[in-house]
Amino acid sequence: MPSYALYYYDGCPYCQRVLGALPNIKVDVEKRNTMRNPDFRKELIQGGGRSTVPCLRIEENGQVRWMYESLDIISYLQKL
Ligand SMILES: N[C@@H](CCC(=O)N[C@@H](CS)C(=O)NCC(=O)O)C(=O)O
Repeated sequence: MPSYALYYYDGCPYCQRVLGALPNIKVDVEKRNTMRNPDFRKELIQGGGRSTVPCLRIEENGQVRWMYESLDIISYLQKL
């Protein structure tokens, strides 16, 4: 089963756009606030290469992908 985690913080309008779309998608997305939890910020930088939010971490068949663009994230999640 794939797993999904959204790195975000409250003051980011692009994050709000993604968060607003979550109620209408079929999969569970774990929310990881990078301002409240420095460990999440660290893993975002280490895994994805930069601290920019929103970023969707997709783990599937042992492979991890990091998707950074809010509109890409929304359209990806809506197709699942
Ligand atoms: N094009 C991006 C814009 C994302 C963006 O500008 N995020 C800002 C917060 S609103 C950010 O993370 N800035 C801090 C950083 O890059 O570390 C999207 O739509 O996802």
